[in-house]
Amino acid sequence: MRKKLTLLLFMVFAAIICSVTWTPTTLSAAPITLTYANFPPAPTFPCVQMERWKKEVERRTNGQVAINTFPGGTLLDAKGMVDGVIAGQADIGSTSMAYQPGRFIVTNATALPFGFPNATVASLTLWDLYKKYQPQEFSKLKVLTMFASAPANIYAKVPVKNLDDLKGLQLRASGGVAQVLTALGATPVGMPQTETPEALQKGVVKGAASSLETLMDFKYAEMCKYVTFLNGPIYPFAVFMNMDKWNALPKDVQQVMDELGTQQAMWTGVYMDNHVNKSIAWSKDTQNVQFFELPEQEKEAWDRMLAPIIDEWVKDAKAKGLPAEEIVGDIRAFGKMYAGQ
Ligand code: DTR
Repeated sequence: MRKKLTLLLFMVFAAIICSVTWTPTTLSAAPITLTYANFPPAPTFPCVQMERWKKEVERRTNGQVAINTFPGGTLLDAKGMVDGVIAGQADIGSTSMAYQPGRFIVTNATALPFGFPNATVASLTLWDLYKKYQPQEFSKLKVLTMFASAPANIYAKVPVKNLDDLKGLQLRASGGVAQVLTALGATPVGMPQTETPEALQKGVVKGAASSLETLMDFKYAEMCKYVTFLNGPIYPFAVFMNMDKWNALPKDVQQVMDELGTQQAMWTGVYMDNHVNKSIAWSKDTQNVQFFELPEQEKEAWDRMLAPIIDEWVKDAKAKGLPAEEIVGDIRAFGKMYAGQ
């Protein structure tokens, strides 16, 4: 009887020991779960790049990390994104820096009228610029990557063939694109991309200036039948992570994310450029949208009107103590290098 009792006691003891020692092993094998907030609808390019990044991180960390994505402003909206991630409302977030022009002066310089040929060149230029200057406005965040939309062009319910057509025309735009439209005599109206479909429907704006994948992704081609090529500014975007969350990640996971920085910038640029081409073809073939190239002389006149914008930026940025000429010089040089010139 005593023997049996001892055996029983031993078994209970062993079970307790085992359960205590098993628990931590089970916990440490559990995946790290991170939330990733984004503002526009799921099918649009900022969210497509988010899903691709999620898939790559999960694959490259062998399931050690799981990312839960929140498109469409379901966790944070465009303007609340940066502060929301700093405060830890989401672990990761993405927004366009053009929505807060005064806050991101260095990186928003890429939204000046440099005439980038496409989103790939602009994205790699922007990412290099960030890495070189590491602006202090990002000091509370770990920046994971940056990318740009394709150059903005004008689409409207009416044809725009010259400066007279543009005079006073209300077009939705923000950031560098809005500045360009003002210089050309149009009337830019600032609002997030997500509010534009309704504004177009109600006639609050007659059109917009943005990258042309939006003709298809937001179905603007159903209302705006005229596109004028402007090869205007890009919108710069950033993807960033809460600093405490970053610091708590294992080194090998940090390495995977660091390696993805440049690759993701490139991937997104290429995706964007291909998607713009698809959208143009779809708009022509199924929506009867007309595309208009400015005659050389007209284009030159427009470019001359835009030249002072960069000079103004240099003056302002210099007054704020930034190495403004060097920044502009770098954007031009990086852009040329990535364009293969
Ligand atoms: N054109 C800028 C940025 C932008 C371009 N495509 C999309 C798609 C979804 C959100 C933003 C953007 C803008 O209009 O805000």
